[in-house]
Amino acid sequence: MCSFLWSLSEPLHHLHHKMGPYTITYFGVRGRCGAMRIMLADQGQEWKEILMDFADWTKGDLKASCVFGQLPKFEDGGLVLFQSNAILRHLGRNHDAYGKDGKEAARIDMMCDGVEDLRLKYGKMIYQEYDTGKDQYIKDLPNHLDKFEAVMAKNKTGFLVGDKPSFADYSLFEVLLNHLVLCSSCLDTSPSLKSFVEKMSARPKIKAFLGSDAYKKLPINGNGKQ
Ligand code: 6SG
Repeated sequence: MCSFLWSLSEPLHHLHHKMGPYTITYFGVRGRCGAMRIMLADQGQEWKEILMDFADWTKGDLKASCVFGQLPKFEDGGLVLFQSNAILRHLGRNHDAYGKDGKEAARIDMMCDGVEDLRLKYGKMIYQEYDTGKDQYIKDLPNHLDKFEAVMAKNKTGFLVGDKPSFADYSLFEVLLNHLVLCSSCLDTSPSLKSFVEKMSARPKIKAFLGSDAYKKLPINGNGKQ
């Protein structure tokens, strides 16, 4: 197990909307924590990371204390949360990244669930059928990405819903980064998604985070496939 504090190099008093303290406990991969880490970085938050190695995890004490027996675990002061998408929603509420009203919030939920479906397909391919299913997965990918492309093109603001990033945008952004590693040309026929990834990557705090060793040293997935 290793733990460290992640923050931009700005002094604390320059961090607005300071909440928390936040702690993420997870394995040493991007996996189910990629999106929340990018979101925290972009929102100017600092957080503590506790990285579990699998040997510690198999001892079972932490697992037994987790509501669903799985990580990530997220702590916001005394609030303890599991389920990565519930954590994203919580951060959406804390940092005004959950739409301007109930209708926008509902559409943000819808898009986050759409990203989750894509995440599950990606995870199944990576963890269960990488050698036999990768080529077919890449062939089918336009059918899945087209749906996000259509929503992004229709909204015209550069975000899925409303005119600033929501937690669904961070989740989509992170899953698209992973897909670009899988297939570097996968966004070539999706101009709105391509521009979305470029603009999100260029946001200063995201750029700093994606360039940090803390981020770069973590593999995307737990089995070394990407
Ligand atoms: C694994 O599935 O990283 N949590 C995982 N695995 C350990 O005992 N719906 C929730 C959510 O959204 C899903 C949680 C998720 O939060 S994430 C977990 O807790 C368990 O079940 C995928 C991931 N895998 C990498 C990894 C390294 C050590 C344990 C998991 C080596 C590779 C895979 C198993 C052993 Fe591994």
